[in-house]
Formats: sequence, structure tokens, C-alpha cells
Amino acid sequence: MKLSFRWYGPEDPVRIEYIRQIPRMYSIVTAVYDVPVGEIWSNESINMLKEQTEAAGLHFDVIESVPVHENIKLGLADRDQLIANYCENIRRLGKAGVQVICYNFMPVFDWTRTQLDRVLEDGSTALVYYRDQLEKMDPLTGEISLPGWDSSYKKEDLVKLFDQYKQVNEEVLWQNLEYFLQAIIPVAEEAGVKMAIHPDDPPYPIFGLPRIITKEANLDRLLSIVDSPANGLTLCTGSLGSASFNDVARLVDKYSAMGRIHFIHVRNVKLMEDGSFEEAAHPSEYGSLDVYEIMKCLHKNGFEGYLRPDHGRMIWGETGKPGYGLYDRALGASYINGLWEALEKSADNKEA
Ligand code: DNO
Repeated sequence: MKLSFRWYGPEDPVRIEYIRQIPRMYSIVTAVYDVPVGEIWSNESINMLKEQTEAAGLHFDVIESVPVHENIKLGLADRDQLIANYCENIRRLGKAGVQVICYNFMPVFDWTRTQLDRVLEDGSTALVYYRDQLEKMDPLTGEISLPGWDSSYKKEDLVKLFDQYKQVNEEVLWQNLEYFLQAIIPVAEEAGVKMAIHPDDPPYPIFGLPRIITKEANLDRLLSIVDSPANGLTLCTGSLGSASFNDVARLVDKYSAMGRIHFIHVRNVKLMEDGSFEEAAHPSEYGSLDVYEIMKCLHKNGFEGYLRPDHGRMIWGETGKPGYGLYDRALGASYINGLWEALEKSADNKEA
């Protein structure tokens, strides 16, 4: 397991030097943010990030994300050009030594929450998704956007996009994903890069938009579209775990045994009866996921991919990007390190 941490580049209030001080930290997870979605990343920007990362003593191995332009997801006429740009980004990143590229195929909205600063019992604040709040949200106002997203839309864009997506049901979205994968996976193979799709968060359609990277049958389908190690998963425990139909530990076991998890986001989530959920501190007892069991499955299957602690709460007075502060994510990393050491040592004991 290679421990990693998301860093939003020099603009991130969390300094890379601080990330380095987290025990066992190995790689940065970052992206080029100065280029609109769909365009080619300059070698200069890529190399600058690489240099900054390496100067801090960390690896530049994981990109999250190279975002997919909506016209690719919609299957519009200019998709071939956009896919060609995407392929060029894969090549450039491969050349810079990048091992894994995370991306998603969610129409319009990336991960979605209804409140970013819900005060929990201990005074920390967390991101939450409450059904009753969701029902009151109007996606067309342009007010829904999260500070961790790679892209955001203006009101006019949204009205147009919602209209265009009227033609795209789940099956059409699958076809568009298939078209995309058939084009990019051979390029990734050649560039020595592993593509790792992020599941939809939450893992079901919202605001009438289709979502397909949601559950086991669909993950199987995704992996079978191009049966290559370069076509893999970012297994996000919190995203898949925010629906009770997903048994996350079992999915981790299954796909890590197949060698198809290249990147895993570990966080805990507390599910409510009505399908609402709250993001929770990483340890198992705070949420609905058995994080020990998840780590055990990775360990048993000899997981050598990248793992990052995912969203944290805001604690100790920290302010910044909701979900992406330093402190609680660092606590998450330490907890994960502790579980991993225990797993390593108990395996040694069994062998002895
Ligand atoms: C949320 C993140 C996602 C993820 C994208 C991948 O915190 O995990 O925004 O980066 O879905 O493309």
C-alpha cells in the first residue's frame, strides 16, 4: 500500500511541506488546474507540479483528475477531438512518470452534498447529504458546487446541459463511456498509465441525471468493456458506501483480488435510514463502514496500489476547503497506518 494525499497545488491552504510530515507519506495526488476541461495540459504546468512534489520529497504518481468533458459523456460530435486531447494528456502524464489517473463519468455534478458545515456532537464540522435538504435544492440555480470539484458551471451552462442530458439515459451513457474507453485504454497501456474510474457519489441518479458507476454489476460491466489492467478502479469507500446496497468490504476484496483497484479513497460514512448520510471520522466505530475489514481485504490481496485518506471533518479550528483540511485527513492517515502495521505484523506472526 502506498500512502498518498490530495494536494490542490500551490494555491492549496494545506502546504505540501506539511503533507510530507505525515508518517509514511509516499505520493501526492494532484492535478493541473489552470486549463479548462477538455484542453491539453501544458508540459510546463505538469513539470512544475512534478518538481514541486519532488522538491518536497514526495512522488508525483497519481493524478486526480483529468476531468472528462461533458460532450464526451453526451456523445456529441466534437467528442473525437476532445478524446484526442484526453489521450494527449495521458501521454504527457505518462512521460512525466505518472502511474495512475483518476477520473469520473458523472454527468454534470461530481460528488454532491447538501451541507458543508454540519456541526457534529464533538463540535467538529462535516459534509452531509440529507434527503430533505436535497429535495429543496434546485440544480438549475447554479448554486450547487463544491470546493473540491475539478469543474463548476454557470447557470446558463446548467440549463443547456440539463436539456442535452434529456437525450441520455443510462444505456446511452454506457455507450458513451464504452466509446471513450475503447479510445483511451490502448493509449494508457502504451503510456504505462493505469486509468482508475471514481464511482459516482452518491451512487445513484440525482436531479434526474443518470449515474452508472454505482454498484457491483455495473463495476463488473465497466471492467469488462476493456479487459485490461489499464482499465481499473478508484475504489472510493465513502461513495460506494453511501448506499446500503453496496457491501464495501466485499467489493474491495473482489476487485483487489482481481488486481483492478489502482487507487483507493478510504473514509467512513454514517448512513441513515432514509438514505441520508453524514461523513464521519475515519475509525470504524464512527460510521457504517468496517474500515478494519476493508484494510484487511487489501492486505490479504497484497494491495500495492495507492491509498489516500479521503474527506476529513474540520477540527481544531481549521478553515479551508471543506473535506480537504489537513488535520482530520492526517488523523485518517495515521489510523490507516496503524491498521496496516497491525495487519503486517499479524501476518508475520502467522507465518512464524
Ligand atoms: C471527492 C473526490 C471526487 C473525485 C472525482 C474523480 O472528494 O473524490 O471529486 O476527485 O470524482 O474524478
